[in-house]
This record gives sequence, C-alpha cells and structure tokens, in this order.
Amino acid sequence: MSKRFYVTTAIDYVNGQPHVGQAYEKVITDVIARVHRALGEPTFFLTGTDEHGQKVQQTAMAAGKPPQEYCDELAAIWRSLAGTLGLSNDDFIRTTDPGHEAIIQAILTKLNENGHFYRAPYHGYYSMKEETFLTEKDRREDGTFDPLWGQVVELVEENYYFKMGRHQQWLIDHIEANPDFIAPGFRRNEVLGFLRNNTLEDLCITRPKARLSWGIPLPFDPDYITYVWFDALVNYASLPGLRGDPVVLDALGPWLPEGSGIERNPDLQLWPADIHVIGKDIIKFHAVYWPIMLKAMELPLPRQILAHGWWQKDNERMSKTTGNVVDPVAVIQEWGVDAFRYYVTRELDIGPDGNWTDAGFAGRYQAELANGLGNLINRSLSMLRRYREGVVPPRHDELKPDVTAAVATVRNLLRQHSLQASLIAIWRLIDRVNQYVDQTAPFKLAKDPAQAERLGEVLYNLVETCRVLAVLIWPFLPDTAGRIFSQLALEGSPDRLDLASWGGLAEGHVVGTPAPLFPRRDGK
Ligand code: ME8
Repeated sequence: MSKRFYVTTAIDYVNGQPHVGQAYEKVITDVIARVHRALGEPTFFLTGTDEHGQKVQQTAMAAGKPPQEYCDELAAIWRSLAGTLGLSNDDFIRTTDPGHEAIIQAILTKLNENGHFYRAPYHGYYSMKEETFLTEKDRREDGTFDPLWGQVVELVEENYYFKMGRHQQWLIDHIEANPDFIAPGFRRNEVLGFLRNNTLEDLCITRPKARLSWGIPLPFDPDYITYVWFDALVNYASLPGLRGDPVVLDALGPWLPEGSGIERNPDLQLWPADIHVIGKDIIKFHAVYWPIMLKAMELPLPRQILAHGWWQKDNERMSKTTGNVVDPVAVIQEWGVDAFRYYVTRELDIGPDGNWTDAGFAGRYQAELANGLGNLINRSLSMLRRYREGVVPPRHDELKPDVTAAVATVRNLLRQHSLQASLIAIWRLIDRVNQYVDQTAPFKLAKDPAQAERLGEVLYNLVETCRVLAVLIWPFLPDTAGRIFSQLALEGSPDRLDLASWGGLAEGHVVGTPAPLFPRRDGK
C-alpha cells in the first residue's frame, strides 16, 4: 500500500461554542480531502480537539466542572459539528486520549535523553490568556502590554526549555529550498523575514504543576506538566502512530512504553502530512516550532503548511464580548449545510481575510445557488420529464466543448487547491448553460412537432451537463451533488472526477423526479 494523502486541520480549543472561523477551516480542509479522493488518491483527513492548558482549565472551573468532564461534554459538541458540516474526516483526535498522552511522554523522554532540553529559572511576564511568556520587547511605548494579551502577570519560576539555536539555519534553508512549504507565498515571506532577522529564543515546554495542573505530566519530573502547544502540535503525528504508521513508530522506537498495545500497520502510511491547514495566527507554531520538534524527533517534515485568513463580521472582529460571532450551526439549520459550505469557500480565497455579511450570504444563496445551479437542474429535469417522460434522448455533443474545457480548467485549479477559483469556473459553466436554455428555448421547440429531434438534442445536452456538474461540485457541496445524482436516478455517488467526462448518460435511461435543491427563503 502506498502513502496516503494526509491532510489535517488545527485542533480547536474546547473553551466555548464553535464559531464560523473554526468551521470555515474544517470545510476548506474537507474540500481538499474530497478533491484528492475524487482524483482517486487514497486520502486520510484528521481533525479534533485541543483540550489541555490554562484556557480550558479556566473555562471548566468557571463552569464548575472537573476539566475532564467538561472536555468530554465539549468534545461531543465538536464531534457533532464535524457531522453538521458534512466533514469526511477519517478520525477525530482528542488530546486527552490516553494513547496521545502516552506518545507525548515517549517523545519527551526521547528528546530529553537526546539532550534537547535544559532546566532554567525564568523571571518575567506571562500572558494568562495566550499562555505565553512576554519580554520587555512586548511592552508598548507607554510601558503597558497590548490588551490582546489579556491579564499579564509577573512570574518567577523554573521550567524546562527546548534548545532552538541549533535549528534556525537549517529551517531557513529548508523554507528557501521548498517554495511550497509555507503557503500562500506572502506568509512564507513573513516567516522567512522573521527567521532571518531574529534569534529564536528557546521554547519553554513545561508549566509548573503548582500553577497549572491540566496537562500531560512531564515523564522525567513530576512537578511539571507539558506546555499545551507541544502537546497539541504532536496530535498530527500521534494519531498516525496510534493507528500503527510505521514511520512514526520507528521514530518512537524503544521510547514507546511497553504494553501500549499499538500494533504496526504497514498498510497505513500517513506520515509525513501533506498539508496542515491552519489559521494565520498560529503560523509560527506550525512553520517554526513544529518542524524543529519533528527534526529533533527524527521524523520527516510535513510537505505544506497552508495558512488561511480570518473572518470578520460586518468588518469587525468577531468576539464574544461584542456578541457578533456567527454561529455556524444556526446558519446551517436555517440555510442547509451546502449553502454554508458554498458561501465560505466562494467568498474567501485561502489566504486573505474575509468579511461575513448576512446580506452577502443571502445574495449568493439566491443568485448563485437557487437561481443559478438549482434552477438549471430543476428546469432541465422538469423539461425532460414533461417532453420525454424522463427518457434520455440519443447522445448529442453540442455542449461537449464547453463542458470539457470547464472540466479541464476546474481539474487544474483543484489540483492547486484553488477552491474559490474552481467555484468561479464551475459557475461560469452554469451561467453558460442557463444561457443555452434561453437561446435554444426548448419550451418553444416543444410546441413545434417538426422540431422534435432538435428538442431531443437540447435536452440531452442539458441533462448530461447536470450530471457533470454534480461531479464537479461534489467536493464542495457533497449533499447537493448526491441529490442531483439521485434525481437523475443514477447509481452510486458523484465522487470521482473521472465521471466528469462527457457522454456518461446513456440513451434510454429514465431520470427521476426533480425537487428544488435550494428552496426559496422568503423574507431574506
Ligand atoms: O489555535 N477566522 O485553537 P482555536 C478564521 N488549539 N479562522 C479562525 C478564526 C476566524 N475568525 N478564529 C479562529 C487553536 N480561527 C489551537 C490550535 S493546532 C495544533 C492547535 C482558526 O480554537 C484559528 O486560526 O483558537 C485556528 O486555525 C483554528 O480556528 C482553531 O483556533
């Protein structure tokens, strides 16, 4: 068995209800996973929850619950969100899984024995909210710290540190030699600029248990727990390891505890990850610390860190205090999952920041989904049933050149993970074919018995295009794509791009009954 295409999302903190930014990231990652499946590549898609650390401990305390109980409740909400979003994830990791904890401890032991850590006192400032140490450099001109850091306290404590100095140059070389390692390009330049102009400070990888108890115990010092980011980043490799990925298990070697019950599975080759999809705020962790951790662990680096932008609502930062956070579940309940998936991938390219507006959402729903795609499918099928009792006429290739060109364009764009551009190209085809209906006017042809053959030609072109469209939209709108296939009375799922070649509908096949794909939302 060959290596699978392995794609991951950031794992979400379970310190509140899911918001649209987290949901967006999961959707674009799901589309990428489905694209690779549609291209016929064995694929593995991982998502999950980040459950340790100060933020979660504080939220659990505020809710009056023991952290584990609190996490169990919240993780159930996140798991169900994956279902609500229509994700095709192959697994769901929780950092409180005992298997993950065992792997973290094995890695920490290995790195400690190999001399990557040292213990030292620290005197300085600490952001409770971001769980980060701050220095004098982080002070603003007036001597205060940016409110984004939340409460900043003065700390004196001993901790364990990961030595960074020896890693800076090879990491710069790696990023320079691999132009696709960090995408988009402007993010790559930011990381390179940071690495070239700053000396990496050693990374503090512990917190004293006396101050923070909710974390994975440090295997070689019972007074400490593991820093939440060290624990969280490893999820990408621990899950493959737990499922028996030989590359990960070889790196863990003798450090894996006896009796862990993990069995090698040579058929499951996941590591290295092909893409880590993350938000712009956590690039440093993924493009600097994570590669260095992997190098120290003697594991190959991921092929790409793909950083998306952030959503605002009506041009303002979404925050619980302002109360303007878009709730993805409420949107899906009102509009349907595919409307949500469509809006977020169509509105925002992967990279820049985006702006959610309810009017923009409703506008795209009405114009592009209901009047564009939905109307085309509905009228094509309705006419075939009305004029031909649903029986597919003989093949005719009038739209073949347009459809074939669009399929080739979309296939290329999908390979590059240009999701927004793919949707634009698909909708260009939809518009073209809606025009074709207006130009050929099958409703007029139907009135003239002498035009019966021409009517058959037009109807074939229309329903065959509907079939191809189902295949093209499947990675983005899997539910709608499946419904188009069932309205066409086709067996199986439109989940392979190979099915997009022209001429798939056979003469004599009888299609089913059309039903509106995107019902009118009155009052919107
Ligand atoms: O950072 N728009 O978790 P998280 C777009 N647990 N994306 C957004 C967003 C917004 N408004 N707000 C958040 C964490 N995100 C860590 C990750 S990975 C080993 C550990 C994105 O719940 C954010 O950029 O704060 C991140 O990629 C993801 O949601 C989870 O954020």
